Amino acid sequence: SATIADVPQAFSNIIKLALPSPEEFNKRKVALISGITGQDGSYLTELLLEKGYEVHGIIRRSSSFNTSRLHHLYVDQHERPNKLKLHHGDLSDSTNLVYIIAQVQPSEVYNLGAQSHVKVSFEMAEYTGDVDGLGTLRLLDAIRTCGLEKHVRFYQASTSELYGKVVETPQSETTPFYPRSPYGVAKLYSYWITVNYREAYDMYTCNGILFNHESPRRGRTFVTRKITRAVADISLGKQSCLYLGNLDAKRDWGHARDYVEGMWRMLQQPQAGDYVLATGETHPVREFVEKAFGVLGISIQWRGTGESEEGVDTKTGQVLVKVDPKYFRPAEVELLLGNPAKAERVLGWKRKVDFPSLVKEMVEADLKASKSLVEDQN
Ligand code: NDP
Ligand code: GDR
Repeated sequence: SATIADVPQAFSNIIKLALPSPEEFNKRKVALISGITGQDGSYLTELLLEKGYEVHGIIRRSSSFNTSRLHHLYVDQHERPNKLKLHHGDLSDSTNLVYIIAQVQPSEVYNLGAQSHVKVSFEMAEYTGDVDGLGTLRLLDAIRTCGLEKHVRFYQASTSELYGKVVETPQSETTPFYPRSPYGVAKLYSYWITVNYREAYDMYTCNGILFNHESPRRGRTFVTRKITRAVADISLGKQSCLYLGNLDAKRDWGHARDYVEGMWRMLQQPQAGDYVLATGETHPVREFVEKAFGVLGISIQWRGTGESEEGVDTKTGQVLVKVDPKYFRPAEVELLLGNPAKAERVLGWKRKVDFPSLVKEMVEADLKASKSLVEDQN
């Protein structure tokens, strides 16, 4: 006789009976994005809406607005029915995730939600493990609980932080992982649970191992945006000096708009797989600083070393950049350089925006924003 323990299986069997074939289901083009309010979430939403998708996003309840990156896309359903719908939720809340999946019945799920700041993960290690690690499991299990494991295509936001300590360069899909932060370790769990559910339950699940990607919508505490905002504010006399941590860390920086295109392509293949998205170039943080000031015609000369290093304006002699050890990390990822050959070959993906254009776009956007703030205040 049936017991309460049989309810989830019975529930998922009933749903399966009512479902069309995975091919038919997929033609509906309904996407669900966790982390829709973040940098990547906003670019992905733009892309999917352009492609005719109905886009659903999970947003966290907040006492202040956290949807500013979506304002240009969002229209209240009362004003006009539209294809972008937001649902309150959280990757730490399993019941809520099951409810959202059951309601939305997505054909594609993009798991972009995360506590995504590496330095913060040392301060909030348990929370980061819960959301960035177990959160992925919760979302995958919500799909299974709803009987949709053969119908949904799943994208996991994996990261070059999995490589951590340098074992080989350039880093590719076959490079061994050696994460160097609670964030990287949590993402390692997510990487493997995504692979495991593909193998165990024949789910269509993909890992995009994405190297750093930036844009004018990048969070303000990540190094690129921190630099471009400071360059804008310093040039307008609103700030005198930029304080940074490790100037010698090297990153493979691309543009977020290019990378969300790669995410979508991963879910359009006949077979699920794991792919590196990268530019194949690496640059130290100090070069980003030099290029960013260079956009406004300011040239920087470095003097001193280590904790007392500073960057000086070669014309005026003003100190514009100083090292502050408070931004050093307990364990650092010194060098990231990706090899995107598999994505280029299989997905036909290639980054479009190069390093100088990325820096220029970000500085110009921050200058414009900072100037209009001054005008608003006047
Ligand atoms: P952001 O930090 O800009 O966005 C993170 C998103 O996750 C936000 O929408 C945030 O919501 C949401 N979020 C945070 N905690 C939770 C939670 N508990 N439940 C649900 N949602 C939550 O990151 P990016 O857009 O830059 O990155 C997207 C994903 O890709 C992340 O998973 C990141 O780790 C990963 N990644 C990013 C790379 C990059 O260079 N940008 C490279 C490789 C991987 P809120 O707005 O409310 O804070
Ligand atoms: P990262 O990005 O840790 O690579 O993670 P971040 O921009 O925070 O740091 C890049 C490098 O710059 C050095 N650095 C500083 N970083 C910050 N944030 N602030 C500073 O003042 C500063 N000074 C120097 C850092 O030490 C580091 O070496 C990002 C996130 O988007 C992750 O979610 C994602 O997985 C990886 O990129 C790929």
